[in-house]
Amino acid sequence: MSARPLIDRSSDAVGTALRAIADATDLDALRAAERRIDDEFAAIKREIKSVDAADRSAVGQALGTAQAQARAAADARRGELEATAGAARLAGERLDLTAVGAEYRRGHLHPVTQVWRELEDIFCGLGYEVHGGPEVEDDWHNFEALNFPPGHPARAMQDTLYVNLGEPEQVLLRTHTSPVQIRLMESQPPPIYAVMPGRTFRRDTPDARHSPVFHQIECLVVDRGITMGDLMGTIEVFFRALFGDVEARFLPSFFPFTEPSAELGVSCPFCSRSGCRTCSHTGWIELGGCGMVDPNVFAAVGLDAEEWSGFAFGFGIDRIPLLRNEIDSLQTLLWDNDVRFLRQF
Ligand code: 2NL
Repeated sequence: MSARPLIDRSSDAVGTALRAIADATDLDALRAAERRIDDEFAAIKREIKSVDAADRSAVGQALGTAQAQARAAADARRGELEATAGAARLAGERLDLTAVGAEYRRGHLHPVTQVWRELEDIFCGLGYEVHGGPEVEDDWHNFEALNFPPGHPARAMQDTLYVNLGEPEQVLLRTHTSPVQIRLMESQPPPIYAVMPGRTFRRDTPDARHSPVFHQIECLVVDRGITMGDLMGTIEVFFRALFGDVEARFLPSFFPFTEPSAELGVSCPFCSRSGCRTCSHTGWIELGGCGMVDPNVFAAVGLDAEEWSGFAFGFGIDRIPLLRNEIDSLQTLLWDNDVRFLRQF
């Protein structure tokens, strides 16, 4: 056999191979095409032995060139397909680092804590210090120094929770924040401009308006020449910072630790005194009490009442978030601990 038929078959094989390689759209298709091409070249190679010996090298050369051409085309195509596949994989695996994740629900401060801090902020803005003290007190700081003599009916009015420590009825959960003010006057000389917020305790049966654990804030000023006018002006400024456009009202009253003393009210911030449910249609909301520090209190802490004078006032903190948010019951606010309720505020 002459060289011609196998040389022609080699060049046909290259033509077929180049088309198949060009048509392969992915790496699997390319590998399949390469297998068919290799098979065809192997078949041609097997035929060489039937070519005349003198012509075999011409066939071998043609076959080698054809194979090299096909391999070069396949390598080039593989490079292209790999680049495309790599780019597609990168695009698929791309992480968007700017994507916003699932929202995390943060808690917030309890409504009582919010008001507590707001009160501190207002008084800090007026130049006052914030002080705290022990929740378990002795009889001296809670009663005696505050001009509640032993056996005095004003003591019986406070439903005291005594603690089984020391002498009977000498250690108790503080019934008000006033002992902190006694401690402050005992520990540093005037002038004193301070507020004392804190947790306080009385043996009350829990209901919508009462809780054996509640919160108070008291204010104490001791300086030279302090008058009732300073007391009234300070309270008015404070009420306006807390409630907006309101008036303060003072009704004569009695407290053992102040003389004179007054009940402290604020014009209803919700109806501007025209009467609403919140103020029980009176136009006023009773908040606490106030007065000029009694000379007996100054004597108890060793201050000369001829040199120093001062005022004090106190009120419950819990009332304020109740009023503001129209919450019906102190129990719901303080003790139910229902986040579905509390997260509204
Ligand atoms: C109220 C009334 C008041 C005071 C607290 C006070 C403290 C000292 C001396 C004089 Cl050390 N006074 N505190 C004065 C008047 C009223 O609280 O209704 N609180 C809830």
